Amino acid sequence: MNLVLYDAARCPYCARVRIVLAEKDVEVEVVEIDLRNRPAWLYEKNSTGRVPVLEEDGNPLPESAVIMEFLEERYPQPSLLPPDPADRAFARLQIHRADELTDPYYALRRGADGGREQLEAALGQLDDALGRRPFLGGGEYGLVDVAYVPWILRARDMLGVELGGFSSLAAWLARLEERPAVAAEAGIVAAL
Ligand SMILES: N[C@@H](CCC(=O)N[C@@H](CS)C(=O)NCC(=O)O)C(=O)O
Repeated sequence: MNLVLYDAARCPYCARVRIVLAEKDVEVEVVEIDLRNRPAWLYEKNSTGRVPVLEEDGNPLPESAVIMEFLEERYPQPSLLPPDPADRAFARLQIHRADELTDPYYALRRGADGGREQLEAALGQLDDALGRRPFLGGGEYGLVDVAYVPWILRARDMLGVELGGFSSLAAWLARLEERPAVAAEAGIVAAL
């Protein structure tokens, strides 16, 4: 199968896909898209003109959450969703609600009033969740962690958000950064 990822290094949605591909050790051809000067043909692959788009044998698939689930089904090992349907539904719900983190992240990034406070409140919620369970999706590392970690890395390394006050979140991030797939993404963020 021929896989192509239309990618942008700075894009956290693309990072979700990069991390899943790395976790599953899937080979992919990467086409870097300049988001300030997007090629017109990208709209033929995704009507919104956004990245990521993953193309398998010429069939383009946009939307990072959908791509992550596609990769989970196409390459089931190692599994990044729990086996029980109720646990999978819980994981999907967390991914669906990631805008509770990303909205405040973008508010801070564009300098909106109260952006930092909103992001810190969202980080507090994640910290509480990680005080109750070791990973965002439950007992095991998986797609939910992958869905959130790109913004946490960028908040820390690009927006200068101090994570020290969120001890469970900081410990979770340290555990994730031990994984080569997440460490590689941290390297991409450091080079931006
Ligand atoms: N819902 C999409 C969002 C993707 C997205 O917003 N990508 C950004 C880059 S981080 C983009 O392509 N922006 C260009 C634009 O908005 O025109 C997903 O999850 O894949």
